[in-house]
Amino acid sequence: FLKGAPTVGIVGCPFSGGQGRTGVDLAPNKLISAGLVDQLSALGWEVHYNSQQKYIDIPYNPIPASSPAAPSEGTETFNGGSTSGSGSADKKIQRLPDEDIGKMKKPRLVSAVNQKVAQEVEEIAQKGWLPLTLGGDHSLAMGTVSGTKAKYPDACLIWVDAHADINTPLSTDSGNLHGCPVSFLLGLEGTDVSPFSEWLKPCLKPEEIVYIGLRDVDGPEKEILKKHGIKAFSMHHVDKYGIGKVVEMALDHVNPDRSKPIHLSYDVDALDPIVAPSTGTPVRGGLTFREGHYITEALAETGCLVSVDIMEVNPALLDPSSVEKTVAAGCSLARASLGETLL
Ligand code: B3U
Ligand code: MN
Ligand code: MN
Repeated sequence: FLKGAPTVGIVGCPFSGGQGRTGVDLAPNKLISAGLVDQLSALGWEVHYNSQQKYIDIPYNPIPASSPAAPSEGTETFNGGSTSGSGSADKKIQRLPDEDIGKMKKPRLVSAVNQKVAQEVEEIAQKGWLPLTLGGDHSLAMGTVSGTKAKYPDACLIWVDAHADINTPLSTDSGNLHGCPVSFLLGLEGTDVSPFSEWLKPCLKPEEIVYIGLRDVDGPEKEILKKHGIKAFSMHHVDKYGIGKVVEMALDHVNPDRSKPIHLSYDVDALDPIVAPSTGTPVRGGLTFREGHYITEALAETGCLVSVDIMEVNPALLDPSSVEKTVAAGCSLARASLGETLL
């Protein structure tokens, strides 16, 4: 593969359907407004950003059924949801109901959006460019990792997160699909289910993923990690070994020769809430600013990064200074992943 691709394709994903809080869909525009395109250009990257409003033609209601603003069932129309893109707000499209399937919430919407994301990420990767996906919630990794794997079948996955996001449709307590993307990528029990099975093929082996930053893992998720022998470095390991050693051990596990392509999926809630407060499910005791950035720098240094996700920034949460901090952290993680701090 092209080590250190000089062109980045930014995939903005204004999507919140994988969890219950609105606002995470505002993050791509916020990160772009904060100057990300110019910042990456200044690092020497050719930057492509398609700002076209997406998901507008997906016929599932992004407004929760319980919301007073929700139109009634069946044949109502809506104007495409809460994304603040330009132009097409007057485009009325037909709305279809998106009932739970088993415990899964908004399964049709999450599936349809991720199918598009997978296509877009794959198209960018096929050009030899590096897809940089700006979430949106972490359910989007079903699409991003599928897209990366279509181009680079031997890619490994480094998942930086407070959470393992490996619940299955059977084990999930919340029903939120942002807690489930890894189980779909691995093809675990209960994930071979429509509508996902119509496009999402299991593309990841348990030995191809490694976690860093975990500190809020559900009981059933711990059993899944153990059962499949999935390598995970929790905050306990970061304390015990230091972040330098943890990243080295993580790479030794998934990429011993430093020869395989790497997909980095970064949930900003891996950072301590002091560093990244505006996120949907903050958990105290997270990565410091430096630890969080060290991971991206060390991966940039390998020259193997081929795809990067920055997920779960929620600009609608907390006060303006918290939002600014979190958006700035998202931008600087993206810059560091693309080599800002390499000398
Ligand atoms: N494991 C819980 C909580 C959670 C997962 N990911 C986030 N929160 N951000 C769940 O809902 O599956
Ligand atoms: Mn996550
Ligand atoms: Mn998380």
